[in-house]
Amino acid sequence: LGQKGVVVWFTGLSGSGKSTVAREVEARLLKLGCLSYVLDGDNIRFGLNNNLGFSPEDRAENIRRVSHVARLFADAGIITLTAFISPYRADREAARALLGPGEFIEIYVRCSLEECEKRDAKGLYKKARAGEIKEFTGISAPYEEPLSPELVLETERETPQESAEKVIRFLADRGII
Ligand code: GGZ
Repeated sequence: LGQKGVVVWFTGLSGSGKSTVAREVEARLLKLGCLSYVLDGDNIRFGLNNNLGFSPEDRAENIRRVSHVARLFADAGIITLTAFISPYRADREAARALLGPGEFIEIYVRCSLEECEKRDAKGLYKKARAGEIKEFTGISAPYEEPLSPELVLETERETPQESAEKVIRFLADRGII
């Protein structure tokens, strides 16, 4: 395969662009001949984790299971891209601790709450403001920013293409691809 499996862990608010950038990175890696896979709410929360909600305990369990699945994928040599809000620092640090040194790459997908709320692609922020969704990250549940992520993407002023390019460059600089 000629590539080392790693976990590229995107974290950020709902609507910050995690999945969009992860998919763009996946497409670029494919063009480069590198095997990658995106884990996100669409393929994890509807299957493996369909018994979990959004309480702090359920989010911790969501992230714990995701981190173990991601480790298995990485062990198989796959560049594993995870796109979950993962709002709690302790949960992300536990995920980091599962991986070897340099194998967990935390990427903060930074975007202001105002901008995420303006985008409101799925109308969830509106529902959260109206109290129709409880414990919504940024509105009625916390988001703990990463303190020392490997990379920060500024999706408020970068295009998804520019953000993806930063990730690819990081992987290349580290000799991962
Ligand atoms: C946050 C919620 C909530 C609540 C449903 N809080 O924009 P989306 O829709 O597609 O992404 C959000 C997704 C978050 O799931 P994660 O597995 O990434 O969360 S965590 O890492 O915290 O476990 C959003 C939708 O689910 N969603 N209710 N209350 N996001």
